[in-house]
Amino acid sequence: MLKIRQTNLVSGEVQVPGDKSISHRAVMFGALAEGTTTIHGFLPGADCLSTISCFRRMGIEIEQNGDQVTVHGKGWFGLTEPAQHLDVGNSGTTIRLMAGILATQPFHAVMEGDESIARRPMRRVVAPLREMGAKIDGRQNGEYTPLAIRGGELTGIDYRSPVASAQVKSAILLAGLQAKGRTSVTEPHLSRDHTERMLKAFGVEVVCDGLTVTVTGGQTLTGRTIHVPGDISSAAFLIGAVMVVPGSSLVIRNVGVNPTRTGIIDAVRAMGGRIELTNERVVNEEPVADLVVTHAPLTGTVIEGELIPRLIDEIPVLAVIATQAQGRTIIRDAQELRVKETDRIATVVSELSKFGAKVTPTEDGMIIEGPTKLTGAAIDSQGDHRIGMAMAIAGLAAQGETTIANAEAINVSFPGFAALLEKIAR
Ligand code: SPQ
Repeated sequence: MLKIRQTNLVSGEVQVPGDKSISHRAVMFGALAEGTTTIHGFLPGADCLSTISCFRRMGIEIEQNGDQVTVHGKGWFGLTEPAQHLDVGNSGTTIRLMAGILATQPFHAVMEGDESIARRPMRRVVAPLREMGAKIDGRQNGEYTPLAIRGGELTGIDYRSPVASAQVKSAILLAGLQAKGRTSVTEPHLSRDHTERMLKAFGVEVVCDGLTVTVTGGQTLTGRTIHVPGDISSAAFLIGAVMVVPGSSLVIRNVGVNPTRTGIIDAVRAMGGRIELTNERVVNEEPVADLVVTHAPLTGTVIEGELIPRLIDEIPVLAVIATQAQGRTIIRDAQELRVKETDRIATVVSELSKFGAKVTPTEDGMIIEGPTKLTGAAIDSQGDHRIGMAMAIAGLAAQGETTIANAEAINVSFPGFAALLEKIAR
């Protein structure tokens, strides 16, 4: 149970833990590479620890000490058949990217996770991997976990993905790295491109052309050192804290600002909030900067189209910010929210309404009317880390006390969140 009280001011200079998407990929690619990979700034959150434990079960030696990780890669075919099920915990990224990797392996493996994973759709990766030649089964013809995979020889495909999903794109590209011929994925909008960037850093040839990414089979990865920047999806909650508490400002150092992830900055700026990027640099193919975030009066906006995949995980906290903006904020084209850790349209609406916010669900998003005075409430994260954190930010602006039940879910992506919030909110 997390307790939050209304605050008068948010200020200070902070860092957020490592990027979750990049941390997963660093462990996976390190395990598949020839030689040692050293990771600095790794996110020791529950999801990324699930990825480590899965690769240990397939015979990869991995040392992890806080945010420092060493992966002793044995090459693409150095994995061994796991004697037990691979437990992906709460992590969609782990199960979907590993489906692509396991599809190439000459053995049998079963993946399963928690109750939330058991509800999330898997056919989006299972169907194209089957098309490439993999044998995969799961409940309801491969839609749901447990997923049983017998990998083997694959043939490249040209896949038009119906959804802008980095997990779908990455699973197919990873399988494509060991498939016969070429494999390409074309998306309706660009999703996060960390896989493409990191594969290049590991020495793989990847061709990116607009919405299409192509790889050729038979490539090898070479171990290297990776520096993981702070996670912009975690920074988003702190940006939210500044935006809902008048007079606030914050410096957030060392944040990943890959353009496929910076939709939150664009949306907050469109509402009138001030975010400046300083000390911009590129580390391991990934753009990084310090963020100087300053409160300003906000107005409602429309969030839709190609912006959606660039801020999909930030929509819960954007909804909180929108409660303090003048006028109407409309979020549309975001039906993907319905298949995240929870149905995030339903959970944002149910939890935010408890504060007295005016938020109406639509099929593919929500409409928020502001500004509203929020009142402290008894909230349930419903096991979803981003719902827990977004509602904690609402609690900073709400009169009185807010309690968040099932707050331990926050450790999935942001260990130390409560302590950091205490440090910046006075
Ligand atoms: O890993 P998981 O559980 O899917 O986590 C989430 C999150 O909120 O942290 C989504 F629920 O992030 C996804 C993100 O939404 C992480 C991700 C990635 O690392 O490739 C891509 C996005 O998902 P998708 O389905 O659009 O590919």
